[in-house]
This record gives sequence, C-alpha cells and structure tokens, in this order.
Amino acid sequence: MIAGPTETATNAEVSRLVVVSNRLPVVLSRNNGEWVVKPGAGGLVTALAPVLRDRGGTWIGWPGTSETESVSDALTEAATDTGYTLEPVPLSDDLINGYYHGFSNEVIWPLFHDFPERANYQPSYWKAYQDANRTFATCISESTSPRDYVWVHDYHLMDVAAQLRTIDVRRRTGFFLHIPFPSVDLFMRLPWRFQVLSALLEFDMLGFQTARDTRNFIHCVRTVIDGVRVSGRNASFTVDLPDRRTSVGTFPIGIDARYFEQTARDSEVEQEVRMSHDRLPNIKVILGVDRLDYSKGLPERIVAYQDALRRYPELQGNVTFIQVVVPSREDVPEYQAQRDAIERLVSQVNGEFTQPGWVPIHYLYRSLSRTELFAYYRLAEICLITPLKDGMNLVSKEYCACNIDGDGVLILSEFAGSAAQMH
Ligand code: ADQ
Repeated sequence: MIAGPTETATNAEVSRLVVVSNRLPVVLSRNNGEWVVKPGAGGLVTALAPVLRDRGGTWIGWPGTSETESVSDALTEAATDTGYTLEPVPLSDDLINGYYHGFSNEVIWPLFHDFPERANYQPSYWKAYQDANRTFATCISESTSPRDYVWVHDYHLMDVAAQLRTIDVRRRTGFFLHIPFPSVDLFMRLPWRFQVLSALLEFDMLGFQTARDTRNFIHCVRTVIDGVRVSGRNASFTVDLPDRRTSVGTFPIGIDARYFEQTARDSEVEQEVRMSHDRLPNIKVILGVDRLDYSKGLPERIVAYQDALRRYPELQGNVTFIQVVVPSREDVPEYQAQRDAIERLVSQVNGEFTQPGWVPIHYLYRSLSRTELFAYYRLAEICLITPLKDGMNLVSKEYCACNIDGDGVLILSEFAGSAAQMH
C-alpha cells in the first residue's frame, strides 16, 4: 500500500499534508462560459486521492489551463467534494511547452522508460524545466507553512526542493517517482545528469517504486556525485553530503483495494457484467486497459494475439480480446502515430479472422466510466498487461482486487514494477 510521510511536527494539528504534482487531480472544461470540474483519471490520482480524502490537506498543481485566475472559484467549490483544498499553479503556454511537452515528456519520459533513441535533448527545455519548478516552489512557499509536509510527485518536479532552496524557503519535503529510475548506463546519457541528481538530493526523503529503481538511483549517485557517503542496503539507504542528508527508500504504490473489491460487487456493475456475458456467450474474454503510450507495448500485444490466433486456430471463435486505450497526450504527433499504428493492426487482425457472430478484437479508444471499467475487470477471464517498461502498473492490481470470484488470470510483463511484488 501507499507509504506516506510520518508526522514529526510538534504541533501535529496544524501540520498539513501538501501534495504537489504537475496536474491537479481534476479536469476543467467550459460549458456556456462556466467552468465545469470533473475528477481526473490516471495512476497518480487513483493512488493519491484516497490519501488526501482520508486525512485532508492541500493539493498543489497546474489546473490544465493558463486562465488560473478565472478557475479559482470553481476549484474552491470543487474542494467541498474532494475533501481537500486545490491550489492552482499559474504556468504560461510557453512554459508548458518547454517544461511539460519538452523536458518532461521528450527527455525524461523516454530515457527513464528505456527508449533513449526517442529522447530530444533541446537545451532550452532544461531552462524551462527550472523556471516551471521555481513557479511551483513559489506557490508552495505562499500556500504552506514550515510545519506542513510537502510531498512532491513525479518526474515533472524533480527540481522543486532545489528551487525552494534558491528562493530561501525551508520546508520538510519528500519526493516520489512514479516512473522507473534507469540504469546508470542510460542515465549517463542525460546532459543534465549532475543537475538532476543534485536537485533530487535536496529533498529530505526520496521514494521509488521498486528496489531495482532505488538501486539504480544509488548507483547513479555514487557514479556522478563527488564527496557523497551512502549507507544502507536493499530497499533503504541514507545519502550524506557535507551539508545535508537524504533518506532513500522503496515504497511500491498501491490502490485502495477494499474500495475496488466492494465496488466490483455493486449491483450496477453486476448488471453490466450480465449484459456483457449475454452479448458474448461462451466466449473467453482477454482484457487490456492502458493509457495510450509507446511504453505500454500495445502494438506488440496485438501482434502476439494475432500470432496466437494463427498458431492455435481452436482459439478462433472462442476468445475475444477487449483492448481499452485511454486517450493521452493527443496533441503530440508521436502519440497520434502510435494510435494510428494500433488501429491499423486492430483492423488487420479483425480483417483476417472475423467470422459471422465473432470479432477477435473489440477496440475502445476512450475513457470509461467507473462502472464500465469495473464490469470489464469482472468480465475478463484473462487480463493481459504487457508494458515494455512501467513504473508500477495499477491496472494489474485493480484487476486482482476486482477478481472476487477468484478465477481470473493475470498475465503480467516482467517489466512492470508490479511484477516485482506479484512474482
Ligand atoms: P499510468 O501510466 O497512468 O500511471 P497505471 O498505473 O496503469 O498507469 O494507472 C492507470 C489508471 O488509470 C488506473 O488507476 C486505471 O483505473 C485508470 N484507468 C485506466 N483506464 C481507464 C479508463 N478507460 N477510464 C478511466 N480510468 C481509467 C503512472 C505510471 C505507472 C504507475 C502509476 C502510479 O506510469 O507505472 O503505476 O503512475 O504510480
């Protein structure tokens, strides 16, 4: 389960937990000029929203629009439903381009997911990354007190503690990396390797998903940073520099398993499962659920299924593969190309094997309602999760938690962080 920071302030009553992430856990859209606020989706929100909901606090993040002023009222109203306050960070479109689309998604994401050939080391991206992280630091300094615990999340914000120091603000800080931390051979390709590691060591505490990520990080620190002293082993280390100390640990992220198990039993979910069974009589269902991303191994999965249908013809007419792809980064050409490639493969397989009354792949490119998602988890005899690299992968855990009949099969790539826990 999720590991949170421990309270050490003398006056715990006024010590708040402050979560900081690139995006706020909500999606804002306009309807007749009025802002409409809906809950956000994705692994980080699934994992963290229950923590803040249970204990209260504040979430600081970019609201997804540069019109920060005008969204304040809508966010204040939304806070009555979420159970914690929402603080928007103002970022201009230019900064978003360099910091988010640029440094975060064109440099760190591919490199940390073992796709170094996709990384684009534009020098201007690093400057934008520092500027955006300073904006976050300023917002943290204005919205928190020294008693609060500031818990920063993910690869977009690795420079926040260093920027807090630059503006001379002291806070108790922790950082959790949701994606993998690469091996030293890969990490050394990053032109800003020294700056990124030094910035991470400005946090009081660092958390990684798996022991392998933690070991990779420690190996990189020993290789790149002079004068560092490292003690500890396995999943827990202490890194000492002359003027500061950072604790480093492995905290595999979890889900609210009881919520998933209980919701899987809802009558609405039951009804949806029954209807789907009627639509697919005597068919075994294989399910895939992924955000659109080249790290999730989607084309490879479809080709593997095609190969299975060719090699084992008895599967034809007896199994159906339902692949749900959640739209993501739709404005990025590489992601559009990835979507086109997936859709071409799906139609190839369906063109090759479809028979009257049976379609081999049901392909859904959209976000699902919670009821639909839970019904698919319940319906599927097999959940097929084959990322080429994944920090954890919560879908694998959600499928297991929803498997209330105890007869589901999870096929999980060894390259997902969750494989280290599930063996
Ligand atoms: P993600 O890459 O977003 O997370 P994942 O861990 O699989 O990947 O989480 C996806 C989440 O989105 C799940 O909670 C799932 O329920 C939800 N979801 C999936 N399909 C949906 C749909 N169609 N509609 C609505 N919601 C849907 C990043 C890292 C992961 C890491 C998490 C958490 O890339 O490796 O596990 O953060 O740390």
